[in-house]
Amino acid sequence: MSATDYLERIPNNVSLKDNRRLLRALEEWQPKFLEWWRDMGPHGYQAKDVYLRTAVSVDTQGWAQFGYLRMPEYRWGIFLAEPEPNRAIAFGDHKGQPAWQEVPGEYRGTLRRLIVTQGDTEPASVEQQRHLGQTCPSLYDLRNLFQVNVEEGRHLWAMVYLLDAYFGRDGREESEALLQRRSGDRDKPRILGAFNERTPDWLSFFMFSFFTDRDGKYQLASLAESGFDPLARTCRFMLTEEAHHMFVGETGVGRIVQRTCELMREHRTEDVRAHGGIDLPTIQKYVNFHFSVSLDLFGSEISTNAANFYTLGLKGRFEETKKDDDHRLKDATYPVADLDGERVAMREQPALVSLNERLRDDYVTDCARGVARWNQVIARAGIDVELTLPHRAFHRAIGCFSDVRVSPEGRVISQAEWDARRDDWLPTKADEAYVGSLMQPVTERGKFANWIAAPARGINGQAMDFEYVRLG
Ligand code: BYC
Repeated sequence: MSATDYLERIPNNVSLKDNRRLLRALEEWQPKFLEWWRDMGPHGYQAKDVYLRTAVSVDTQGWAQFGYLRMPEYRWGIFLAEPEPNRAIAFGDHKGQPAWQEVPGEYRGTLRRLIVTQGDTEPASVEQQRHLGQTCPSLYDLRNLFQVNVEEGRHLWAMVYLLDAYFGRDGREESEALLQRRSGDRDKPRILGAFNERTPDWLSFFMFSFFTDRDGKYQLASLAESGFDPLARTCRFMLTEEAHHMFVGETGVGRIVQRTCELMREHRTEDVRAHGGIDLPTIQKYVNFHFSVSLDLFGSEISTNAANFYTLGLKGRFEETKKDDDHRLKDATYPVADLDGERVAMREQPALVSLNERLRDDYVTDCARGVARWNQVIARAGIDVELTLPHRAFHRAIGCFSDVRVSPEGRVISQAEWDARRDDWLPTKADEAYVGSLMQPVTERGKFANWIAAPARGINGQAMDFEYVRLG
């Protein structure tokens, strides 16, 4: 393929055409990406026209162009947010120095590790979701799934751009490895726990988009503060797309809750399974699972890695520049949840090593806002039930609570009590089988599966019965 064709296929604002070395690296990587997309991207539908938005530039006109295209022809572009003139590093030991336009040699390994960890989640989520198209509840939802998938693909390109442009040969090797690991593979798993879990049904997908994509929001926002300017600008632009993914999750769960409430009222029963709905206790169990697995993604409560990332100026706090303190945190403390014998207690810890927990706190507050909106749907239906977030120590695999059993209310319990109650708190095989049994594809225009309500409005002002995916 000639360089000119290739450039037309990669919208970018990084002057790709003037950087022959980078162009060559991406030219070598692109066929491998497309092979991965064919093998591990959405199963089926690759030859169908999908109503997708494509980013072709970072300004308000260009970042969301809608039109029909086949997914393998999506133009996975490379975009960085516009540079901030004279940007200075906002935190850590280098605070006040000009932001780095090249990788500082001594931080190379650490920075590469952060970029690889971020990059690894993007293809992982596409792999996790690859079978969902077969069981879509509507054409609208099918289109949203594919939108999320192609954009996660673009986010992979964003990290590969950084690796190829700034990390030389080892960056190129990491770019290859990003296409070789596989979600859930015993020998070559994805790096972070939640990205090796299954996403077998649409309830899981919406929960994942709400809870796990929201970890993405907080991690990207922290990396958007980075002293390494290309990383900061890349993540800023990724955040604009991430918002839609969380919208898909929040409205998806909200629409399921709404339909459940409709069925409860119509049939005057809590047992909506008899009427093909997903009962609120099952929804609660899925909340418990996805919230706890996503909390693990923030790492240990006390982390010298996190302290180093900050002190070196590589990864900041959420909204770092809006915070009113010294942005060095050497003498500051932060309250961190910890195990105190049989209790969970709060303890003041040095702020630097507590940065994972601080970001987790920001995340929990944000999750709680979304859950409150679902509860409004339930309250409006006149039903006296509330969904809740389980305690942060519940069902954890990373950090200080990973060795103990804790109830959703935050009580440390025995293994015997856990074994007796686990099925009340987390989805069981039977719950998964029931939810799975509902996953029958609905592909008629304007129609929705019985277990989910229609959305409030269509995509990009289109009607509800718009042909979001052309199946003919
Ligand atoms: N699973 O000091 P620790 C997204 C490892 S999501 C497995 O506790 P640290 C998206 C850790 O790597 C956002 N391993 O934690 C969402 C370390 O290993 P090494 C993704 C884990 O380093 C949906 C060791 O345990 N972005 O974008 O302070 C769809 C001790 O680590 C886990 C990022 O994560 C786990 N859950 O922080 C698509 C940002 N947790 O290095 C996309 C970049 C920890 O000793 N990553 N470990 O071998 C980071 O900032 C940090 O790596 C972490 C961990 C916050 C993940």
